[in-house]
Amino acid sequence: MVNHAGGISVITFVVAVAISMGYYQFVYIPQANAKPTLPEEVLNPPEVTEVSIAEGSSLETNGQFFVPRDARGTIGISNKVVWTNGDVTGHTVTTDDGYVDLINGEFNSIEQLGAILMPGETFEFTFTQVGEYPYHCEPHPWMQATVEIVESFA
Ligand SMILES: [Cu+2]
Repeated sequence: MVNHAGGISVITFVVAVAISMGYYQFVYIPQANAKPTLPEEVLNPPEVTEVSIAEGSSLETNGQFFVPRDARGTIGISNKVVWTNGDVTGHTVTTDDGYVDLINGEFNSIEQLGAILMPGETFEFTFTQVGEYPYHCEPHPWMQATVEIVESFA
C-alpha cells in the first residue's frame, strides 16, 4: 500500500507558495506603488489660472508682487497655475510648507526648473488636490501669496 497523502500535501504547499509569491509580486506591489488614478481633466485641466510677477517685486516697497496675491483655481477646470515673470530680475515660486503634489512633485519652481525663474519666463504647476497652497519667493521673502484650489460644483 502506497501512501500518496504526503506527496500531495507537498505539491499543495508548493503551489500555495507560488500563488502567494505571484500575488505579492504582480498584484500587491503594483497596487501599493501605484499613483492615484485621477480624471484626465484634473491631470490636464482645460483652463489655466494666471499669476504675474509684478515689475519691481525685488523691492519690498513695491507693494505688488504676485498678482493676484490670492489666486483661485477650480479642480478639473483651472487647477493648472501659470506664473509669468514680468519683472527685470529672477524670482522663485516656492511652497511655504513643503507641499508635494502626489502627481507633480514639490511645489517649488527651483526644484521643477532647476533654476531661478528669469524675466519673461513662465512656470506652471498643476495642483491635483483641492487645498490652500501658500508660497513665497526665495530671494525676496516679502513676496508672499497663496493659491487656493477649490472643488467644482458644476
Ligand atoms: Cu523674488
